[in-house]
Amino acid sequence: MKLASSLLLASSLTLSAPALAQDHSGHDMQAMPGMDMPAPSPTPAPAPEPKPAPPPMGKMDHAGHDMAGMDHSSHGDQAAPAPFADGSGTARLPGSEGEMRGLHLMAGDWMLMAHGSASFQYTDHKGPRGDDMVYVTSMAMLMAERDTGWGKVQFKSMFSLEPAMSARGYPNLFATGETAGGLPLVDRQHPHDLFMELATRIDVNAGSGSLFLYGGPVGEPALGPSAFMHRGSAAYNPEPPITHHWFDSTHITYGVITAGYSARTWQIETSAFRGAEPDERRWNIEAPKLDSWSVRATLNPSPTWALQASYGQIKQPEATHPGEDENRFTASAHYGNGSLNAMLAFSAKKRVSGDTLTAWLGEANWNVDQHNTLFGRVENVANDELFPDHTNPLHDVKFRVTKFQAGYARRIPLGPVKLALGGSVSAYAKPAALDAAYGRNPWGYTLFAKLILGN
Ligand SMILES: [Cu+2]
Repeated sequence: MKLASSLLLASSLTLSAPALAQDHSGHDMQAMPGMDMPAPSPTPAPAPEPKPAPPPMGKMDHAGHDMAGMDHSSHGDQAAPAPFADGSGTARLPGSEGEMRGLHLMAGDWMLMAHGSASFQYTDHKGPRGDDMVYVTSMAMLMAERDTGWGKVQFKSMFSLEPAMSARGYPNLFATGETAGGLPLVDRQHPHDLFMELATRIDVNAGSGSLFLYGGPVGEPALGPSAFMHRGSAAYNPEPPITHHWFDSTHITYGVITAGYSARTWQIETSAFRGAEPDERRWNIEAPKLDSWSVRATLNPSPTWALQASYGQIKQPEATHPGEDENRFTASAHYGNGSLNAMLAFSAKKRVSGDTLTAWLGEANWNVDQHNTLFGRVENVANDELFPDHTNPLHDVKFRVTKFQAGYARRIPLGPVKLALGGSVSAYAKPAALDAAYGRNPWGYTLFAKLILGN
């Protein structure tokens, strides 16, 4: 707790020094474009040495994702959008989506970046298995990055105060994954751990790209699309995907090492990591292990697209299914043009030994103008964990469920932070066999007020 509060303090100190920090958040800047200059500004900034041009080019664009158009003007000769942007872990997103948005400041040769958000939410999911709850989701990210003559060094950290909420997390109908009180969580989203990432990435220039090594006690292996809280297509969506454990549940993994090659328009990488999902003690760092592996290939054919395919063999991910491994394949296409971000993704996870469960996810976030955002998501998933009780005749039975969700957010700039007020409504399609448990027409909504440092 001490640590958490000093981290918070650290980030709020950064926050309260707007004179030092440059705000690279999106929309506020559209109102006053002259006010903001991303670090590599046209007026020859105090750039110490000429930068090694090749690989980091894509990484220097820290503009907010809904203002790709704006940042061209302030980039002068760097008119072309970056070929890709960094997602969570080592994942890539479309270059036009922009980089992890946040406050930046230079400390000698190091660029420091802070980014984060806290969302105050009320969710009411109806039906016999629904619940309602007031809660706060949060995430803070601190990063230090330095270009060296031979490449680049990054220290990445990410934190959440969600461990402060009940171990049972918050309502999310048809979501499954992880545990509370030794029991599987069903129709709930689990809280995230205090330590979401503590990792180092080292890039060594090689050819026209770079060889890189990424790893640490907490990190994200090269498996799946960028995690939901780090993709533009889910930027304002307050509800985690019910397919989280098909696509991006490995985003908090205790023990990760990834090696890869990063070129302008493509990347290949492979990871060794711990298969076990985080346990329900959320404040600590769990024992790292390297008992699982994955490979991922990503293409960025143009700044508006990112395409990835990945495969991993995960050793005993679920505490409640000891001895059961999982082979997971995912593929996703990400589109971003500066105002519209979208993703279409597919996953197949094969229980070893057991069934293969597939999932589809389509989601989009459209910043219609400076203040208004529309977003939505459709998920279709075959889930056999809705009835964890072994005595229930529906135990281990596979049900294919579809969730439809649509929402709106009003974005309000407040100095260095931004407030987003909004809500979303969800409806579900499911087999009649689930009527007794879920009611005929379960539905739900979430209202939120989200404070964002950066974008
Ligand atoms: Cu998660």
